[in-house]
Amino acid sequence: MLSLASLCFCWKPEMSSKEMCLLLGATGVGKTLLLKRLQKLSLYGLGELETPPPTLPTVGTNLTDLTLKKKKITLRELGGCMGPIWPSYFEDCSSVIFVVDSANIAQISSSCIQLLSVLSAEPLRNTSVLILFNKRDMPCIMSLVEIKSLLRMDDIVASASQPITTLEFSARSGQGLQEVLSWLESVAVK
Ligand SMILES: Nc1nc2c(ncn2[C@@H]2O[C@H](COP(=O)(O)OP(=O)(O)OP(=O)(O)O)[C@@H](O)[C@H]2O)c(=O)[nH]1
Ligand SMILES: [Mg+2]
Repeated sequence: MLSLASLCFCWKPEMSSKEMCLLLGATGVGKTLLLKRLQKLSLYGLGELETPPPTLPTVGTNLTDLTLKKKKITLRELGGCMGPIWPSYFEDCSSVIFVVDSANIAQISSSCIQLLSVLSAEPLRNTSVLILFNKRDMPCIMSLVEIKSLLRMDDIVASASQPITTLEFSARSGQGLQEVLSWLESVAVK
């Protein structure tokens, strides 16, 4: 039987004509929970958020179709463990959401290196990028100003070829969820 990982190696996306947003970020940063939250929000609108549904580490990819006010968009999460083959999906996307776990200080520098390699990838040079600082509900974390200065975010944004938006976010509490949806609605197809 084919495993999910082997399936995603041989099953290249056939929907390049449809708007595709890639959801990237290291393992455990909260991409799958974000996907589930966005799916609920696009279906039922902003209501009371249920307790976060359980998630498993994504081995392969997760695809979710969202119906927004003005368009349909497919979100493709690439598991953090798939980092080495993320670039094989860069050609087919019109926007990128890059998630950082802002409560995991030990992971932040490796996330920064991943982010820089995403931003310098040629197929993504004009692609709108949203950087989400997730898990802002957690106590004892650095302020966003501290994290951004640790990452030299101002320099990254200034030197990047693509438009970059940054947002504070919590997939658990729903803080920033509506803004993510608005960003998806607003990004132009390249
Ligand atoms: N406190 C808190 N926990 C979160 C948040 N977002 C995600 N989590 C938790 O973090 C864990 C990992 O979340 P996932 O969504 O599976 O992470 P992922 O980025 O999809 O990980 P991979 O698929 O392995 O790449 C889960 O236990 C989530 O419930 C958040 O905003 N706050
Ligand atoms: Mg996942």
